[in-house]
Amino acid sequence: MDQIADSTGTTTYKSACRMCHGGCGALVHVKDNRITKIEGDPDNPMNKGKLCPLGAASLEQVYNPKRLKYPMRRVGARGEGKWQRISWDEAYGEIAERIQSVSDEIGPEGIWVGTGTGRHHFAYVSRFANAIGTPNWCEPGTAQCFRPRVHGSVLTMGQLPICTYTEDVFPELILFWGHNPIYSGPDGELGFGVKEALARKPKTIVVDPRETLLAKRADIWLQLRPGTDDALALAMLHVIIEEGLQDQDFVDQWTHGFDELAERVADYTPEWAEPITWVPADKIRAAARLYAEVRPSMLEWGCAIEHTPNCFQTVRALLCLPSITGNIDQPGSWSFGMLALPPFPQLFETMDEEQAQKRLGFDQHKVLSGEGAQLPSAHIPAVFKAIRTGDPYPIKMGMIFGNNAFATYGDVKLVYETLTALDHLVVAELYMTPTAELADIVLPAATWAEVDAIAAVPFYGQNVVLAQQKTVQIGECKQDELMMTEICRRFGTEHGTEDPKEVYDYLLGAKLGITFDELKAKGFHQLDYEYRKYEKTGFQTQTGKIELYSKAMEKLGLDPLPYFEEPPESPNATPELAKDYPFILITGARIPMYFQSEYRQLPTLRRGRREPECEIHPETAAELGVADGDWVSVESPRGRCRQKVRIFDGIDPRVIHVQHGWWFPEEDGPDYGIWRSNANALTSMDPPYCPSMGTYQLRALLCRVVKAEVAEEPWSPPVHPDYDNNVAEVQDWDAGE
Ligand SMILES: Nc1nc2c(c(=O)[nH]1)N[C@H]1C(S)=C(S)[C@@H](COP(=O)(O)OP(=O)(O)OC[C@H]3O[C@@H](n4cnc5c(=O)[nH]c(N)nc54)[C@H](O)[C@@H]3O)O[C@H]1N2
Ligand SMILES: Nc1nc2c(c(=O)[nH]1)N[C@H]1C(S)=C(S)[C@@H](COP(=O)(O)OP(=O)(O)OC[C@H]3O[C@@H](n4cnc5c(=O)[nH]c(N)nc54)[C@H](O)[C@@H]3O)O[C@H]1N2
Ligand code: SF4
Ligand SMILES: [Mo]
Repeated sequence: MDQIADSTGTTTYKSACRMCHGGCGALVHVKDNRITKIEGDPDNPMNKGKLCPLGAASLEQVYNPKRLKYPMRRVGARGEGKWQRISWDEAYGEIAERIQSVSDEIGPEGIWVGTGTGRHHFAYVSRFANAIGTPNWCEPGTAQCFRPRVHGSVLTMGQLPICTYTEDVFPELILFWGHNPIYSGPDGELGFGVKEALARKPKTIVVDPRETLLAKRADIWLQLRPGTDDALALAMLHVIIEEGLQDQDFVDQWTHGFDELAERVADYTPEWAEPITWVPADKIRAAARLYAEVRPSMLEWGCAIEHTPNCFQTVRALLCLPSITGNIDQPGSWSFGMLALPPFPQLFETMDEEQAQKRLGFDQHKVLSGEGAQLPSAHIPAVFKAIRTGDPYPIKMGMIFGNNAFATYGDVKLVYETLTALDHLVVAELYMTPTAELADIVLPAATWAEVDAIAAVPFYGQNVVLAQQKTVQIGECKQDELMMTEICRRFGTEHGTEDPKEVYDYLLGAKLGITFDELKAKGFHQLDYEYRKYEKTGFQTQTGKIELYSKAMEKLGLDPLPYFEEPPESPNATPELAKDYPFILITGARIPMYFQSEYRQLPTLRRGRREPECEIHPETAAELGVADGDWVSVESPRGRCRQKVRIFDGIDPRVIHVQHGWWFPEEDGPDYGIWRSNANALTSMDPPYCPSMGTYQLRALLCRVVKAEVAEEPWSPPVHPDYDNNVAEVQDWDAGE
């Protein structure tokens, strides 16, 4: 906090918003130790002064009266909701003691470390786990989101390709596949860049079971059956190869295994795919031709493909589309980022092989947890089983840094049984959530405006590096990196004890030659973009080429070529079950007001969508006898979830969509209504899992819909004069869907 105030006494910090995965440039104005305003940084090349509704609600987050402000220890029974304020010193002391006693009794593998998606401290969590000696850290996204795309890309072409919208050349075509980035940025890109690219009117193809805004304006919208993406991708590959539409020069020079791929897709005709995917064969042909012929193009792919057990092969099939059409690292095509930072010092090297092999999932899901993993993490179902049963060894302590597992992990009942089976649970959080209520110790975390950190965007591309700056202190809140560092120090491990600033200086010094303080003064650092980097270095694979036929997967004993597998629960695979549960369920298509289970406490956002809503086609609603605004119970063989009907003619009559992440912070704890409208009452962590990544299923399951007996009164968020500034913007962003 060393910037200089202006004549009004206001200090302006250049920072990076992290209300989502983050990375938009933001200006934080502070007067008298209080943030007075947060706005987009007009100098930033990614967001050019804009903030999305989440970013615009940042102040409501920082100053939310419901935030945790002090460390607390549970005093009643677990989950009873009785807490006592303690000092940081006591909290650290107790945690270090617990780590020691589990390490003595079982070994450090008896400790589970968890986190949520893409926060500033994400990389620190695996580092922390390595430092205390446990191979069992996990994050829901490592198998269910993004990591399959990262690991699939690394195995296939050495690096994750991204969509770069900061350069002068824009794509002529964008293929949006199970991804709605104008609502859900960013996994790679930021929504603002996508909007800018769309303003130049490229051709677009959208693969989505729902008619999103993108689908409405698409040249071709492929409304597929959820969970059959790989069949569609294989059929498109079939058409391109059969009709010779590939970029033959690029294929010859830069890919490995084209003939094997051609042989593999020979039988995957559009006519084969039509009954599987519900997409007419001629539409698949038209899409494949348009995609292959219009260049350069970008592929915008999302987590919809990663919520089914054939996740990794779907990723692999999709990687082949830009590869055989030469849309790799050319101006306006999919590209590789400039990687401004060296690999994060995860400290994996500090763990010996024997200990690493104790990682749960190590042998079973090699691309997630074992030798094929670029960032090895534990298999969540295996960790949860070990906690409940002690098999193959007991896990007795959990430490969660920012994850509301109750809302976002598969099978809410199992999550409850598992978390309550732990001897000791520590949760670092911004709010008291249903998950934090089950803890023994709760640690108050800092929001993005209260931390010193580095953001590099696009993720895994790192063309722009931004400083996040600590601007204010709220209560005794601390940023997670500082908590982890202090726990390492108290525990007495020799690793992970440096001040985070030293780590940032290392990261920024290695390639950019700057310090964290220098970055803070500048705000951000952008690298000049270079295309066709592979011409100098080749691709970072065994063959130096893009491996359509993956040598790495062959070595791991996995199928080196993509293939289709019917979703395990579907009208085709389980016709008997489908008689009782006739609809196909999708969960969690993103909406602009919320981030996963977050922000139901923020009034302007909550006003955008007060209640959980499920989308039902008008014909289906008529058959079920339900109308817009009725409450229904969506049910699967595993449980039920109550949501309000939103009639939507853009969804297939055979498909139901429920929102995910719902709980009701305005209600009483310790449950906060978590059992009522939770999409993950309908899912499970049961096998089958993706062989490579261990993915469990969050979408493309079966369900039925029953009209609920009792109507629910909508909750009215309190109006706060300071918070009403972005209501119009929220409504504008949400228009039309
Ligand atoms: N505002 C907001 N932004 C977010 C998030 C958030 O919660 N809120 N979450 C963040 C996270 S962690 C992630 S992973 C991303 C996710 O964001 P995206 O990758 O965009 O994923 P979703 O919005 O879940 O789904 C995108 C589209 O996939 C469609 N879909 C559903 N099932 C299928 C299917 O089987 N096949 C195909 N092809 N499409 C399907 C949905 O209808 C939806 O329109 O967003 C990130 N950004
Ligand atoms: N049914 C269904 N389930 C899903 C999905 C779906 O589409 N459908 N999507 C899946 C996907 S793609 C993902 S990535 C996961 C996401 O799952 P998570 O990333 O685990 O998301 P949340 O459960 O919302 O947990 C984030 C928690 O971290 C807290 N938090 C925010 N910032 C900080 C911080 O800086 N420090 C600390 N300590 N805490 C912080 C928030 O208050 C919140 O409670 O969910 C998955 N679950
Ligand atoms: S896209 Fe993410 S980083 Fe950008 S303003 Fe919105 S919440 Fe903040
Ligand atoms: Mo995600």
